[in-house]
Amino acid sequence: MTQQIYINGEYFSKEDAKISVYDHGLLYGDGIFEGMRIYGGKVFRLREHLLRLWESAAAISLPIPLDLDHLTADVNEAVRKNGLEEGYIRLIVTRGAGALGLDPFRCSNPQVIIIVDKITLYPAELYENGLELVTASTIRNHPAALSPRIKSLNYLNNVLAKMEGLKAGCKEALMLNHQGMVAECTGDNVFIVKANKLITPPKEAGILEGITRNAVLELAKKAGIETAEEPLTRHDLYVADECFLTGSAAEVIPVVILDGRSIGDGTPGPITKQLNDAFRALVRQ
Ligand code: PXG
Repeated sequence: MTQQIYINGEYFSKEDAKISVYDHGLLYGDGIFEGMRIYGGKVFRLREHLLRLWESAAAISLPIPLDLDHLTADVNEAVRKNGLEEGYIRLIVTRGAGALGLDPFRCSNPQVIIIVDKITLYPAELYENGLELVTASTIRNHPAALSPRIKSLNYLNNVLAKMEGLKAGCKEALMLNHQGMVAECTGDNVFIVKANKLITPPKEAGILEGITRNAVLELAKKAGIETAEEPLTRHDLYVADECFLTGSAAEVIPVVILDGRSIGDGTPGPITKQLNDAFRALVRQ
């Protein structure tokens, strides 16, 4: 089946799926997005993703030109048309084409784009043996500048942090917030296990509240694991028993080294494995 890309209710081939160079999504990163997974032909937590999209839209005063039920139906249709049982969805809403000035009120045609594609995961070996991270010098956005809770098309500081990680030979990088506390990684949330307690930074730490993060917190509570959303320092990560990341793309992936220091015994821990198994069972339900 050839890929079909949705733009404002119409479908185009990859070659023909185009938007204006005057779009403020391109000119200013003025827009929002979601990244979702398809498991067994169904979108995982579609409603949660769309509610977050609507929150991002509200936060930047971007009117989404169709309602929640319509967009739900359109995402499901795009999945069907692309015929992928397992895959990834990138949903984008841009401010639309305007003039070559910042004025968002001159943009009248927001673009709604749905791309359904195959997912490129981290290599399978890393799920077995764990990932190495470095702390990036680039911090997460200051919440008073651009709230990290908005999944906006401005990912430049995350891109720069990712670059720092890759240059250091790491596939992900840890990002601190403006207070020097642990926030999250460039496209994943972070968790530790300390004395059998599962801890992840709170929303106020300047993070994107991940859908996978919330699913893992629920699974841990169901399994009787003590959980907490508490501020974490890098020191807490260095001395943790276990560490892992969560994200729609990454799912649950163990972390075994941070800034050259082994975490725990340097191998993926038992609670990480338990939660990874529970997550895999959940998405297959
Ligand atoms: N933090 C940030 C900054 C993110 O962008 C997550 C956490 C995890 O959230 P979810 O809802 O997915 O559990 C994200 C989302 C990629 C990619 O290609 C990943 C994200 C965004 C864009 C691209 O890996 N992750």
